[in-house]
Amino acid sequence: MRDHETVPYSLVSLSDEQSVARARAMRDRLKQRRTCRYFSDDAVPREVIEAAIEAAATAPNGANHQPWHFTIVESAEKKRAIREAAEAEERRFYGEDGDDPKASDEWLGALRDLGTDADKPFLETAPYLIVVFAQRKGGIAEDGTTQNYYVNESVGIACGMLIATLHEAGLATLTHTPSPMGFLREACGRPEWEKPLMIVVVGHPAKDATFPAKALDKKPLSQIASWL
Ligand code: IYR
Repeated sequence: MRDHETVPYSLVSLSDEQSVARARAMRDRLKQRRTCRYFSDDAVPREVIEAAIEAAATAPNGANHQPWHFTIVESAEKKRAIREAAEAEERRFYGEDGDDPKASDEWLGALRDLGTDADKPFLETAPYLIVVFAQRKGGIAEDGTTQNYYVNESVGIACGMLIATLHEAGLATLTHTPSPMGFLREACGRPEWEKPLMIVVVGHPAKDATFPAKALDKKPLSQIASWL
């Protein structure tokens, strides 16, 4: 290693039994997470959102440039504007605007069992929309003059940690990716070198919320992992 300033590394030490038990307990809690498409308008403490974003910001990332920005949308007018713009894109995607769908038949087929369409009421109902931006530049200098590295990987991991923390806090989430979503940059007043990656919709599920049965089909370990 080349010479650099260091700090001692330490972790809470666990026995193998404790380690296995903790991993399984975490797995079991994460298994209860489901994407939610029906939200109530019940309030969520702002402190939960703040802590979840601080948790997300611990994600491993390229050169520790921390190439992310989170815009938390709580104003009813802003949420309505985002819903309107997102639904306009989605109507084109699904062909609900009268033209041919922008999505291929194969893509629309893949979504059939999820029951999604261009209607996105949750963008107004849920108390918070966290719009996640990936900073292609500007992780260090705010003026966008410095280059960032592994931006999609870094921000993707941060989103996973954000969602896991919100789940742990007993909240429902939806990762919504209207396509294209450039309109979010303007809606959130972000600079041109930032790329909107997703909207994380956060709130409590509606009383009568359901989720698609297809979401229960999870690949077994033997299918997703191999040991060498
Ligand atoms: N963005 C659209 C379509 C969509 C695409 C995928 I891949 C999904 O897993 C779910 C939806 C929508 O939000 O409806």
